[in-house]
Amino acid sequence: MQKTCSKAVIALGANLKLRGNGPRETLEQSIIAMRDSGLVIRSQSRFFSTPCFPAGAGPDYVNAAISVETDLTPDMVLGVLHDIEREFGRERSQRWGMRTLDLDLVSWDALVLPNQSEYDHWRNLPASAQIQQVPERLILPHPRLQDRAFVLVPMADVDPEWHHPVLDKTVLDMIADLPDEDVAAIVPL
Ligand code: PH2
Ligand code: MG
Ligand code: MG
Repeated sequence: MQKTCSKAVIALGANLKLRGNGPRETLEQSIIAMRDSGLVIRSQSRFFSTPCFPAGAGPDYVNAAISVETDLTPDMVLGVLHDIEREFGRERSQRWGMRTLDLDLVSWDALVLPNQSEYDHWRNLPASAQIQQVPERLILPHPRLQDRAFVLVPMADVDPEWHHPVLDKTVLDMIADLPDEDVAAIVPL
């Protein structure tokens, strides 16, 4: 039987220099590293300058997104992303701290992981608890996807019609639901 490829979106972000490179160069190099690791990149977004969330927690970020096709499982792709983050100097210490490279798996077809009730738990977690609690397992779709213009606006470049399997909204619907000023703050470089 022929295996079918899955389509996933990876969100990229960085707000620190690494080895003399600015965030944009680091994101460009990480895309090459992902391709070299076997991910087939179908589409790449523009690069955007985005205000740091939470406001004042660090320098502005550069964010982007790619859409990939793969025969790997979600956990295998996550492993590839973590390896590349390590290669690019990422230290996992502070939640929402500053980072040389952050690669987040944000969507995978219509898959909900690990199941709907755990997904709901993480999506509904109050903001105060989000800072302290980190899921041990991969949660898909990314539980904060719908809140974050710095994820959705780049994602709209690569997969605007992706349909959120729980919220029953496309990427463009979710952008329309955000405050206008959040969307206006995401500026193409
Ligand atoms: N990522 C974070 C925390 N804050 N802010 C912006 N603008 N862009 C990000 O990618 C980002 C952030 C944690 O992953
Ligand atoms: Mg991350
Ligand atoms: Mg992130």
